[in-house]
Amino acid sequence: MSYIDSVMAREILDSRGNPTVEVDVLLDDGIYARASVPSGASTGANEAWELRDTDDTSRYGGKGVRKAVNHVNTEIAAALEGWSADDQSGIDKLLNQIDGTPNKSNLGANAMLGVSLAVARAAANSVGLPLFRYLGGVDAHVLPTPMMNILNGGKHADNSTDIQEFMILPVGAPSFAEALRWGAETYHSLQKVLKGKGYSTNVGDEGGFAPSLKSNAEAVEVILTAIEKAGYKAGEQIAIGLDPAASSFYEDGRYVLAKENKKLSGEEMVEYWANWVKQYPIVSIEDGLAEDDWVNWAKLTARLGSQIRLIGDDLLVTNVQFIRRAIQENACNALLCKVNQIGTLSEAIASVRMSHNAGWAVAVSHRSGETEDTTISDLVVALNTGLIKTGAPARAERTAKYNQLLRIEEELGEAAEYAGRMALKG
Ligand code: 2PG
Ligand code: MG
Repeated sequence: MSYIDSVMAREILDSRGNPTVEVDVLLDDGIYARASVPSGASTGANEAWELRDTDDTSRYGGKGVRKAVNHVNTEIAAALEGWSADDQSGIDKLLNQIDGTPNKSNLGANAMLGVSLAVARAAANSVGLPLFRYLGGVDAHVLPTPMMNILNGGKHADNSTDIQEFMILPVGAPSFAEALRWGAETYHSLQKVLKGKGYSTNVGDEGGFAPSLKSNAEAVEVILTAIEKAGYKAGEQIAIGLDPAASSFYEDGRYVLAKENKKLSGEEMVEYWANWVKQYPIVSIEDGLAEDDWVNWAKLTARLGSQIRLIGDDLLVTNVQFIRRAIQENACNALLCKVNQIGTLSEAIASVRMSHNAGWAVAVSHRSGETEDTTISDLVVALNTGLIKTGAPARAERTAKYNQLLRIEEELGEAAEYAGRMALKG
């Protein structure tokens, strides 16, 4: 095995034009690898700490990441020199020890994750394995059903819907490549439908359209029309997923749907979703309630958990502590795994393992602020979770992930298995 020779970080830009961390790891055999870190907008309160230079407002309005970069180039680089590159969990533990805080606020989760991912990539390169194979071993073979966010609202687009993400899932496709084609065709069909209705076809942060619709339900209606017009059967071939990101419209114990002039209690919000599930071919709702509304999460799961996947994002923040609580309280039945919410690869993998053991579904996810890094595509195949959420089938930082999955499917050949609807089952 090879040893770490040097670790070096720099400040780069993410897809929103904000600074983020990129890390290069060089091994003693001359092999090197690079990884970069994404950044959210609708972040969970309990996420691992993203370290920004808030006291230096003269650069990037205080959003610089020079401190995080400096932590990589000094303490972390010194500690990792000579360490065996394949000791991923040892390295991730060491990073946590150096940090010494529960939420990674000392070194910054952005500094730690950049190193953690770059180490994994370098180790895979060093043994000549594709990353998904290195991380997943001999059994890695499931290509995920893409959850494509084709209509953006909430914090990802101004003047659009209260609900943050309207996704299409090509559950009936025979392969990942076909699923991607179905999704892209529906995306283009939606563009025509919106144009025909006189709506804007400008896009939001994740590449989905961001029209000023009259209501939240109209978003589902235009998507259903787009699916049919693209030649697919809604529900059977292409299903709908939602991410309301409800914490972002939860005010003083009420869910404020500005588009509809409604202020709902938690119980009324549960009813609202139950009605939508009755009316529309919805297979998953992520963050349908606010992150601290645990009591109503349990009611939502009791109400809809046997029919659809209720995915915890802000609720769980990819953290085993919250996942354990959610399992005990029956608060949801699926995990959204975002590597930068927890800050190391090993801890992200632990969150997936715990969720799978509970019979949950798991979607590996991007952030709204992304880079060209494609690690999550390899990770989702490595762990055979069968679901990936990585935005619209458009904009290079989103398509980078989908394109990497096309390559993995090609490489797996006959062994590749497209998850389809199975990914939503227990
Ligand atoms: C989410 C994500 C990604 P953000 O809420 O699931 O789609 O958004 O990265 O802004 O938290
Ligand atoms: Mg979310």
